[in-house]
Amino acid sequence: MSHKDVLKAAGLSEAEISGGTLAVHSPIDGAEAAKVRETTAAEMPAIIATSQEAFKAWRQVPAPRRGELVRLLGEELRASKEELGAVVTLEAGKILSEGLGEVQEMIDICDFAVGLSRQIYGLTIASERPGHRMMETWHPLGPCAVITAFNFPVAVWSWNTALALVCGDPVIWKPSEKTPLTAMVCMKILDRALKRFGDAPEGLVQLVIGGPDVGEALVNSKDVPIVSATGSTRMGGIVGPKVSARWGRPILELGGNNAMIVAPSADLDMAVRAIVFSAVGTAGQRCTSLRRLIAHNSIKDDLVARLVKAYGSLPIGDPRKGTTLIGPLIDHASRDRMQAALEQAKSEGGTIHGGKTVATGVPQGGAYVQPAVAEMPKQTDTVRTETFAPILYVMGYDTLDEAIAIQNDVPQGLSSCIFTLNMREAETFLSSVGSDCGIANVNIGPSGAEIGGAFGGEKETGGGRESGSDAWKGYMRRQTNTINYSADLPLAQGVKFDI
Ligand code: UN1
Repeated sequence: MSHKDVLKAAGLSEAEISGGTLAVHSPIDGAEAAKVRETTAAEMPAIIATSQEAFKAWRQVPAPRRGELVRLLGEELRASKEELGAVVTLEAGKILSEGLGEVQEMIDICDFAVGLSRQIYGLTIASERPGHRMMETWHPLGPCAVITAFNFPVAVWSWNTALALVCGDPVIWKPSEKTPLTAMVCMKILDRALKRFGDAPEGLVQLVIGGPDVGEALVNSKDVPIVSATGSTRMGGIVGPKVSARWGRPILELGGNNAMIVAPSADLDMAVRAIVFSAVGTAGQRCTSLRRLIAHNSIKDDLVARLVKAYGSLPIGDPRKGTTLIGPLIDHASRDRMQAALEQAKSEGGTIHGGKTVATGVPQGGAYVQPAVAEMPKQTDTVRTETFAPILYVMGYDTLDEAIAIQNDVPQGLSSCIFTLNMREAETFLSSVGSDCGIANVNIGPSGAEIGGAFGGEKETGGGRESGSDAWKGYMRRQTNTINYSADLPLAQGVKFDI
């Protein structure tokens, strides 16, 4: 199938994918897949005003009824899973199974949000005053901007949107300029759900495609109380303070520099499988990708030898082929950054295995690379930097304290894990003196998190939480209510103020 046929099979028309100003290239072969229309900064005030109007209506719809829309979205996603997955592969270069996996993640968050729509619980609180009752109520907060990255072009939108919708908030979505097509297909799928739902307000979810000026309008508008942004630490460093300065609420999911500690007792066969998936899956372009391996010195050489062997036989190539495990990087600039990082690592004393550009047996025009293992003498500046590519830095350790110190000694704090069969080590790693990350796992890799848990991390990762657990609270405002059903007016703290 040609790129255009894939897009048309997913419901996009010729007019929608031609004639615009933004050229979209497939990382598979670098070919131009479409030219789409861009939103201009001048259009943004009307878009934000529409969202505010939609909010006025949507906040009054009972949450379980709002959940019905998300239930229908989940149904439509199930029906369009193959077509949307294929567009994820086309536009982000993910292998088929990961493209489909991403759509499954969308379905999972819809299911989660439908349940949540009947569980927007607040507490009842014991009042110190006689004849009084306290409670808290959760209310919708307002339009939510969702700014997403190329690497999870649809799942991250759905994490935010499914929750925002049941929480009573309209959504304005700004996808990465590299992946507007998957976003356009999602809007088609959502339109089908909206049609079946019937009476949702106009502009409940809007898509804006464009560059920094469009994002800027969302970031700066007081009428957009929530800005959920996923991407680089650099981007978050600009967005976060601007949103906070106007008293908006940023939800940030930024860089990761995720590590695995492999202890002497680890099941090495399992560890190798977990390492390979986490480090080279999605060609190392997940925010949760495994980037640092901290291996006990007694097993390090054996582990590296096994990894280098496993890496040698990984099928690299066209992500549309069922047997491929490593597809292309998003673009050539990304490949250049990988090469530069490897050069830097070498100059810091690293020994590099793999990491070369692959030019044969792959579609021409794409940026295909061998994943790299880089044995490092210590945790250098390059190791502390997130490079969005399949580079795995390996370091040794002698004591668990030392391993945890290395694990935590980076600016990012997203995901982490330990492979050990020693219960003391596992529990220490999860304790207050263990990993400082938002996600910490035992005997599984750092990537591929499920929807049920809160997703996000500390330090330069930005502190936001999305997806499962009580992440929904980030999309609502909490109101504390005190109700006096007595005939007296006692003051709290025993204060006397008789008039
Ligand atoms: C991301 O890379 O931005 O845990 C999100 C994972 C996926 C989500 C990654 N569920 O790897």
